[in-house]
Amino acid sequence: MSLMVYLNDGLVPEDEAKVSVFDHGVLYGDGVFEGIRAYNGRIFRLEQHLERLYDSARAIMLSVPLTIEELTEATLETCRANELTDGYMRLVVTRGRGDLGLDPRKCQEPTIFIIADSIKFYPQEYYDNGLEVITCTTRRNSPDALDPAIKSLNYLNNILAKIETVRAGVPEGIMLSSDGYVAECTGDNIFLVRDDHVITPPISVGNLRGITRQVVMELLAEMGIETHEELFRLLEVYNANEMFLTGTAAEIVPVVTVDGRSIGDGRPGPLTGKLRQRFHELTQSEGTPIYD
Ligand code: PXG
Repeated sequence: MSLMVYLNDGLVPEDEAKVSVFDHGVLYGDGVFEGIRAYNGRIFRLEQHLERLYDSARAIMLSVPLTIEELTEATLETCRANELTDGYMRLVVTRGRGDLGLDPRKCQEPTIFIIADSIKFYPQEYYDNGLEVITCTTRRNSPDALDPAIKSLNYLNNILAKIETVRAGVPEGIMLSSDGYVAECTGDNIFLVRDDHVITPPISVGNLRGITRQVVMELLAEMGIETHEELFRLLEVYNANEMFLTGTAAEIVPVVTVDGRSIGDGRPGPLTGKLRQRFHELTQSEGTPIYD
């Protein structure tokens, strides 16, 4: 079935959803995006994703051509046009069509599009058996240069690290900050279970303020478990009791080895299992309804 894509001011069939080769999103990766999930007829944490999109846009001095209310409606409309109940949405705002120079003032108006599609799930074995991950040699962008908290269209840093994981035959990889602290994975945030509490790197080390990360911290608080946002290095990872990753696509996925070292007993941990269960219940029951 051909998808309907929201482009600039309305829905068009996917074959007609085209952007210019002069769009600075294409020429320079000049733009921002969001990846959002729908579960059971509801969009999960839509408000938070849209807030992050506007925050990213503000950081690069790009003005989103729709108000947050209009963008909410456009997102819902795109889901309805594709009869989506469970799936994945990609919202993209670029600097728009300009000339062959960096100057963003040459771009008259931003391009905005929304794709709502089915989701390619991670294989069930990732959740049952846990992931093997490596540490990538590619360091995460320094926040001094391009802050990873901006969800920009410039994902080459992550892609270079992803190529390392592909070559190593593993699904994800840890990215360190330029001074060797654990930052995040190529498309997921990182959590460790250490004794009676949980640790995750602070945003300031250079990572995305993940929506799933936020949800997990809320679930842990409800369970009476403290999350400490603190800097740590690989030694801490190798000696964790449990490790898991969070992201919109991956949800919550256990990690069982890092650079060949077993984490904990080398099997998905019990707290990770409990969190997965609670996360599943939450995604099935809350969110912005797509249909009345
Ligand atoms: N770090 C990075 C660099 C990401 O790109 C996350 C962390 C997790 O953030 P959220 O808000 O999703 O919990 C991301 C998000 C994909 C895909 O197709 C990747 C993401 C989101 C949706 C789809 O690989 N990564």
